[in-house]
Amino acid sequence: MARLIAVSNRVSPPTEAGVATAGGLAMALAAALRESSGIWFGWSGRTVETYTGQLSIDRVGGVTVATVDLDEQDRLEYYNGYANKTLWPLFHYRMDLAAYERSFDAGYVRVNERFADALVPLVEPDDILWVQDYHLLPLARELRQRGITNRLGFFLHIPWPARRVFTTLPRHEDLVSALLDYDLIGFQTQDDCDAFASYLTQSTNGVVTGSGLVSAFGKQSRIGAFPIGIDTVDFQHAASSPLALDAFKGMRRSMAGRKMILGVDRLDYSKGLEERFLAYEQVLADRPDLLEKVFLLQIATLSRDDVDAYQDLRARLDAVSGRINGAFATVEWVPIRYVNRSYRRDQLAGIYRAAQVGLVTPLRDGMNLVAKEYVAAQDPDNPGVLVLSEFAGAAAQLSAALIINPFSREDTAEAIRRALVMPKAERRSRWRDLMDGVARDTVEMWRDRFVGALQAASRADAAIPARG
Ligand code: ADQ
Repeated sequence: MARLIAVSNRVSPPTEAGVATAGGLAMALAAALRESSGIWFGWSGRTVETYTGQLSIDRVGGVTVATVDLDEQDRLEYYNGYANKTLWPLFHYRMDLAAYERSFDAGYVRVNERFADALVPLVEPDDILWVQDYHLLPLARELRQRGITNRLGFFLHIPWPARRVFTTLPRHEDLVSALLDYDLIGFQTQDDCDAFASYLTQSTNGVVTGSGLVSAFGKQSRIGAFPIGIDTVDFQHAASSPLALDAFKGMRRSMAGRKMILGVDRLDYSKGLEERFLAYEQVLADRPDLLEKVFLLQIATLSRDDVDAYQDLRARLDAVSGRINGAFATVEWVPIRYVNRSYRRDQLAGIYRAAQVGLVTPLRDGMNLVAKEYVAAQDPDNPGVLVLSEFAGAAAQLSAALIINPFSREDTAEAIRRALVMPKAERRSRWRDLMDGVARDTVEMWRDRFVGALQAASRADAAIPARG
């Protein structure tokens, strides 16, 4: 196998002590890097007064890690700015939240240039480079301009928006032209692929073939759908570990015979948390017989807390959950347990297993791994029910869930009610279908499919005619 260089905004190979908290993606990338004696390159997460471009090389969990520090302006303009205040909201269809500031744009390009400058000396002729996510859309162009001719692959973890949404981004052509310097561009779903293809053919003079060859802006590349999964076997092990069992038992004790509806998310406006609370409120309002018989546990880990939109959302969720609890709670029962901390994977697995309903209702989501983790953690003899938004990438694979439209409060409320009383036979049969998919499309499979396709993609055979 050629040496793999993984590139992402932040670098996070699991350490021995940190395996319990590491995500499946970090584990899968780290395993491939160990196997190929590869390197993981990215931002250290630190800011310094003046950018130096100095590389730090370390060994973390058996993986060689190369990082650079950025300066404070980079953090504000590239990370908090263009990545998280422009691209993230726009790609999640929140044009109302997207900030179009030229300084963000400039900061984004500057950091991609800095990454390329720092990365080039590490690259050897046969290496293949795999770049992750929306922070680094134009990195390939910077690398090509510095003479890198290696295989370059890119995977987008978030949705690719519909053409008319994407074209609200100033200088969108420049971004896509830079993206086409990758040899392979991977998306989570066929829908994302189709949206990208539609942009190329309808907003540029691009050509797209059925086999995923694309050409536009005088460049050729390949596109494909590579739905990400979880480390299913490891996660199932975690779910039967002593800590998971403790978490499960503790949860069941505190449930005191009530049914638990569970949400686990980063606190992000794309996850539909406010809409979820309101749908649950509707369930309580419509069905007084359920009062004191169910509760919603919402675990929402704080994220990007220095961005205004996230602070606003946090304040709104505090207010809505407080209002619902004030209206319905009794001295012995609180309808919403709302928790902002994060949990180890094994504890989380135990909590998933204790929940009769897994509520995963994002307004937009590239994939959503919580849905898959919830399925993997269930007791096959007595599984819970997954309620899943049709706007999560995962819905394309997990069609045996109760699929809902999260913009419809009634639709979501109806699915919650149905999940709470679903007979065991139906729960088992739906779960078996769901589990088949989660067991088949794992994160290792995703990695191997992508790297295999990148190795097979040759720049020469991507040559297809541009439309006149
Ligand atoms: P995220 O938006 O972060 O990822 P998601 O796929 O749900 O969303 O992954 C979240 C991960 O964080 C899961 O593994 C989950 O267990 C963990 N997590 C969430 N809350 C937690 C908590 N309170 N404590 C501990 N762990 C918690 C982006 C895209 C997604 C895409 C992934 C992977 O937005 O659509 O699925 O990348 O490609």
